[in-house]
Amino acid sequence: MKITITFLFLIAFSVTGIGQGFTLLDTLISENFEIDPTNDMLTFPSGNDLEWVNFDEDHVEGLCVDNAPTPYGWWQESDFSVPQSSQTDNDAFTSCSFLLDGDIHNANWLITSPIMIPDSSYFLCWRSLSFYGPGYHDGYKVLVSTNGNDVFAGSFADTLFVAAEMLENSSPPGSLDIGNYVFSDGYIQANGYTDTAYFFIDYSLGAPFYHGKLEPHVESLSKYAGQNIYVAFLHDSQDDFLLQVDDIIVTKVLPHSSAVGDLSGPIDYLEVMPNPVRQSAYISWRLKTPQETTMLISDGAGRIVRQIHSGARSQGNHFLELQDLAPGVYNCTLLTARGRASTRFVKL
Ligand SMILES: [Ca+2]
Ligand SMILES: [Ca+2]
Ligand SMILES: [Ca+2]
Repeated sequence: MKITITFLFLIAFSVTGIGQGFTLLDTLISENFEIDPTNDMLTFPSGNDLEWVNFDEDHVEGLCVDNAPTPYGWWQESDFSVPQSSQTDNDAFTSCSFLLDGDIHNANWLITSPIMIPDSSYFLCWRSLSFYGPGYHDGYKVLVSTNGNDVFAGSFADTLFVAAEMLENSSPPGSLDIGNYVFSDGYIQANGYTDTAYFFIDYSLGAPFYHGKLEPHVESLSKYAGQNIYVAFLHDSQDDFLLQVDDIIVTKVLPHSSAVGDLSGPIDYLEVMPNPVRQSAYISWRLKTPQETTMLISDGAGRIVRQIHSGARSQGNHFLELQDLAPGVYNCTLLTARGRASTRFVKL
């Protein structure tokens, strides 16, 4: 950990030297699960820990892993976003709610180290997938505590995000019609299986199912300005299947003065996080009314290096792998029929 911090300081000085005012120190948490962090995590939260915590509260054996015991808490596993026959070079943190006792709610906690939020410009970004939908759609909660990490002492009273879990089906199992299921309140993968960027139909298990792909989520932490917080990912689904999370960051956005274009027009905001970008970035945008959008990433010479079209919606998040981009300053532009906005970012 000390080595990482030193490295960040060195990069920060080199980047601010460009004169852009960008600094990597604006990223407070960054975990991509490419190096298995399990052994560096505590297995029980004591109340004021400085480390991440991977806590199996339910203590019930899982049945999710073929030919080997399922870990009881969270574990590192290949990214399920691709068909099983494909190779993947990405890993994610994984949790199982298909337990030996199907009446028991899974309760797997993944809790960050404490994070001091300096001001109102910070966001939490992460990706997640529910593997097996809609019939076994996994629910989870993202919770925030301002008074320690003891899950039994009333910490984590704030709910930042809720993914719905499948509660019961009113048709034979295996239907792909989400209208045939009852879900708890919350978000359903891929905007209720309407956004084909974040699921595909998988026939590998016999009956077809909606196989989730890692989907970006972004939530503001502005209400925690000046406070020391813990963030928890609580996988609390009952009798569903597999959940993955990846690329958890807490970082700030640049002041809106960095954006050009008419931000008082149809576009509420357009943010690139983190900035500067080392490997991957979240881009978050919101419109005043639902519209189709095209997002362009262009380099200093104006060449377009990425282009993403989204159907009519009022807000969205993109996650971009940008390792292949040369270091430099880039523009991210969001185009709508009624206006555009643009913001700069630095690729290291
Ligand atoms: Ca990863
Ligand atoms: Ca468990
Ligand atoms: Ca369930």
